[in-house]
Amino acid sequence: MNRICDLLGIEYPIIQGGMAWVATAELAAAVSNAGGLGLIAGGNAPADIVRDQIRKARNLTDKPFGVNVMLLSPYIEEVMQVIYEEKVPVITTGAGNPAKYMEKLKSIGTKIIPVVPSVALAKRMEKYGADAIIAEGTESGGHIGELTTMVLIPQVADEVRIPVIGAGGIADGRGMAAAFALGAEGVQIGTRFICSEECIAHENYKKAVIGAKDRDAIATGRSTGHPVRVLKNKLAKELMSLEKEGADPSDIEAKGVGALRLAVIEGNMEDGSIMAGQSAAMVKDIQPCKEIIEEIMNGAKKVISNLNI
Ligand code: TUI
Repeated sequence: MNRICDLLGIEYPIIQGGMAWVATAELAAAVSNAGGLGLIAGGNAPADIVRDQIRKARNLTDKPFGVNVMLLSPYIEEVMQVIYEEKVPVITTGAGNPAKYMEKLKSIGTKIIPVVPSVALAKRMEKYGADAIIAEGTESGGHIGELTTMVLIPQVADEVRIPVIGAGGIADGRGMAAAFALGAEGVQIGTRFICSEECIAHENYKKAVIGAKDRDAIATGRSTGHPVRVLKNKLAKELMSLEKEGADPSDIEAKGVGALRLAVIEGNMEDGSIMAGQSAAMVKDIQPCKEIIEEIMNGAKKVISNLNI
């Protein structure tokens, strides 16, 4: 028995990360069809786009899927309205505190799984009625917290009763086994799913992830209070030097606007923001989602049965 599979009605406790521009209906449906939980990323998209994506995913799968809601979105209120109207069965949230939406979501039966970077926030989310919690370490791509996955999962697991999903730096069966050893009952995986056949990200983006080495995924924007992990490129280097010069945080943030779309959709690997986690260095090929999930599940089981302590 696995509490995450029971909660979500899925076969394997693997949740796909909510990656803006990358996690479309195509990716979400492919992950859900393969037995995990696929997610459409709301990102900064207007509500109508999110609604279209939900309806598209419903045509591509009859399995459960969810929406990742980015709480800093300028369209957050309208996006939440779409979630209510479409009765989305599960949402994950990122980059903020979803407390003010939780009562209404619970009343319509939507399962709420906030992504948190700290123990304090995990406890608060449990108190407000979260169904599970994603403890996301700083190894992740995109907007990140400070703590590593290795120290965050066990501390969160010790402090909440709801099931914990580990995230950050997990790309294979070894990572999944490690997360479970630390107290997780599920894993969230983002970066590896960028390199899936079903993911619509530009081929250049996928190639950049596959080509990444161990120290290529760097945290930019620490001085703005919104650190973001990206693969090192011309834009990342410019951001780093702006920070070193003590540039105004709003100028640094302004440089990032539109840059994710440039990388994911246009394939511009110089001026685009190539958000990816530290696990990029462990991603070797482009595979179908089904193969990725099977490899991770089989790998995790093998690692656990071969442990020799
Ligand atoms: O949200 C993410 N990853 C993201 S969001 C994103 S779009 C974006 N781009 C630039 C700046 C900001 C957003 C790209 N990648 N991961 C989940 C996550 N949530 N990481 C950290 C947090 C978080 C941070 C603060 C969650 C809650 C929180 O609460 C603060 C509060 O309000 O109490």
